[in-house]
Amino acid sequence: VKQVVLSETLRVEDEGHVFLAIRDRLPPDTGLFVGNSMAIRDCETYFVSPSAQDVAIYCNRGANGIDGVISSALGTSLAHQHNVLILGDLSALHDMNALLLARTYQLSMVIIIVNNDGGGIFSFLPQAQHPKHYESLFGTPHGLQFNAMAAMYGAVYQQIPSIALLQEAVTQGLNHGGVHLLELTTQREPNVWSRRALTQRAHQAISNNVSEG
Ligand SMILES: Cc1ncc(C[n+]2csc(CCOP(=O)(O)OP(=O)(O)O)c2C)c(N)n1
Repeated sequence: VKQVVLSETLRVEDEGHVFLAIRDRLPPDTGLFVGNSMAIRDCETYFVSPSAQDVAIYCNRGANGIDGVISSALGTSLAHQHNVLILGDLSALHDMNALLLARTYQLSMVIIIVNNDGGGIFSFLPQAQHPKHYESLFGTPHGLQFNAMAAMYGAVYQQIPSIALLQEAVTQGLNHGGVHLLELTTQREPNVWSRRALTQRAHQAISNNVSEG
């Protein structure tokens, strides 16, 4: 599975690829905080690297799941020289005002928001087969972008259109300090297809290996 993941061609549209893109870019003593719901699953699948050993990975279940992610991440930022947070748009909106903490206490963090305009996890679940009420009950699109949020709290903002720019922006953000908000725009449904295609390639590789062995 690891071999299949590492042979992927990096695409900014594939949400999990953010972990592949940054895995070798994190300096020693980095705290990597990972949000719910797809982010932590993508981290488990894609954050494979022997060179990522000096990275402490954090996650927080919150009281209900997606709450308090930015607040918790800012708390852990006190324990590390460098800090990165990767989370979904709904989680980011839910705990947006945590950025006031960062501003008040001059905390540093590169925040990568994977904006698929709603809850991406639900597209993987059976309710996605019921289009009539799906978007209003589960997808919950909001149509918001995060530049205004960054401006409100005095964070540096960048829309990220490519993997190369993501890698550059992460390195720059970590070097400069302060809060850097990087927004990646993705789409929920194509992301499900490409993740399922990855699973198929992994199954294929395993069965090839088994029949060769
Ligand atoms: C406080 C709270 N409200 C609602 C939920 C239900 N819930 C679980 S996952 C999810 C969607 C999360 O969306 P996002 O943060 O954008 O991440 P993605 O699923 O796209 O990775 C929601 C609303 C929850 N777990 N916790």
